[in-house]
Amino acid sequence: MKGLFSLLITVLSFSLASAALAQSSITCATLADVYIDQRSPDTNLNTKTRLVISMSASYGIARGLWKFDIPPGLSQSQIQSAVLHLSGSIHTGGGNAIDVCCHALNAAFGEDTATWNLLADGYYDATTCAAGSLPAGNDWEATIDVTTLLQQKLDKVRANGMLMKKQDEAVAGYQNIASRESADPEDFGAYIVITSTPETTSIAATSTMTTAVTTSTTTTAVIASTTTTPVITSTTTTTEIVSTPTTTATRGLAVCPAVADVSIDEWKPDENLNYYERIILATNHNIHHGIARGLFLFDIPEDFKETDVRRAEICLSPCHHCGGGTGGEVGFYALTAPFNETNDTWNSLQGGSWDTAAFSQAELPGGTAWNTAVNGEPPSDVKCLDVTGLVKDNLEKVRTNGIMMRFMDEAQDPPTWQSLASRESTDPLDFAPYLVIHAKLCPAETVFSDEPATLDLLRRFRDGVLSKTPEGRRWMAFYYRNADMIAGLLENSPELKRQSRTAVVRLLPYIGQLVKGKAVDHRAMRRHAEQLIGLFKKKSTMELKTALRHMLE
Ligand SMILES: [Ca+2]
Ligand SMILES: [Ca+2]
Repeated sequence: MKGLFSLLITVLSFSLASAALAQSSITCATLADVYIDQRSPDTNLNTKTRLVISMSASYGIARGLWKFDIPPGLSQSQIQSAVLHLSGSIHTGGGNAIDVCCHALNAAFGEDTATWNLLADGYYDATTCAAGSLPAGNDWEATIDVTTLLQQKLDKVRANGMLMKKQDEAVAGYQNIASRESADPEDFGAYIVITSTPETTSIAATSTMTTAVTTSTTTTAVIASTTTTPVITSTTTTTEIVSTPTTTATRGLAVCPAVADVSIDEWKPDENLNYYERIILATNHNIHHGIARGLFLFDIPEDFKETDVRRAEICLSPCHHCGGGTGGEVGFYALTAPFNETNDTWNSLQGGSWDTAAFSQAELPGGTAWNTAVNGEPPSDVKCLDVTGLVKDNLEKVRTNGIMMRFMDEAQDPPTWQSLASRESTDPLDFAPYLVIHAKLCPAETVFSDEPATLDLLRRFRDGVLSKTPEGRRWMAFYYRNADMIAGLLENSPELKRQSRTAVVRLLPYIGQLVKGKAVDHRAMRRHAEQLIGLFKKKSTMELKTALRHMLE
């Protein structure tokens, strides 16, 4: 949820503060990355959060591809040094220490279309290898000197991208590099830092300095006029992702624990099953001779409205000591009447009564090797089932009566079943059911909805950089007050959204450096920030102009 604005504007103030530090290095972010693999020669692997560089006797060769945001104005002769920065993929098992070669690509690749077979022979330029090494394990950062490669093949690298392969593809070995899609805070997407000389080199040092100062003056002007930037009204408070079932609500997010859960079972039609540590779901004709369904009631805050709901998911763990069933397609429905956790039975509810007007469907995993709790708490990578449709369209019934969970096809052959942990489970491998409801649009989430790593970086920028100064906090408050309006602008203009995304992506390497407490090229960062603000200026509304002007007074 980093505010585009707080982010930008604070970025600008940083830039101004240090404008005198003229530098000639630029950080070029990854615009696209993917790996290609002989093991799956026709599969595009961009869904992975890593790039595999490997040679395996059984699986063959895998190579990585990157495209970087290298400024069009830069020429080969200006390049003094170029360093590629890489991060290991922390959630993988890690690999071996390997030597690699980076080459320029002869043709452009599609990040979400490239496959081993699609890239014909000769797709990379073998004449220049920027050699380097990747460490062993998974918790590493590495740099590779790519100066010579860029000094010789800049145009190809800029236009088409770069390939990385094992130096010796006759010898087995592999390593996993984080891709730009990785959501793990330990990871970062690759980037290249290029140090360059100005085009004209008369009195380098001083003249650069002068340029810097002049530019900063211009920027001041831009900021003042930025007052006219866009946006709109509203209220939004901060939200953070929380995954523990005990927490409840902020305006943006509610984590709602189950306050009642029980299964009802045709096989034991007059027995209340709340003493079970499990919620049994079953289809007919199974080993236990009947249909079983789960009933849940979650503690959803009263002030949460249907119109606030953006996304909802139910988080469940299997009953780890029960032995898992085969799982399958399940449905979630609102109950038409409340249930009593400690009294109700199959017969007392006549199998339960649910509203078919709105429901959500999800694939329930089989077995017990998923969502394994850590001391009864959900794991950090907990996978939840999407019930957005149900909660969005039937929130009142869900809140008042609860949710029915059942297999979509209760007469399927062969039959299926599964045991979920109920809130009564004391097994430390289990956690209690809970419902997460996300609400209220956040502009950054609007733009980067499918990029959790980016959102995470922006959150760290907010918490580790912006929040540390009074000015940063002031802009954060402004951002959250106006978040709905900004998000509305973005939602209503796909073009603005796309352009904003591009502009923010260009800022990410700088933000990443600031988050790490490292120095950045402030001039370049400011240039990108100005682009972003310029976009919003064009789409400005009166309300937002007024709000911003007030901020800047
Ligand atoms: Ca990618
Ligand atoms: Ca219960």
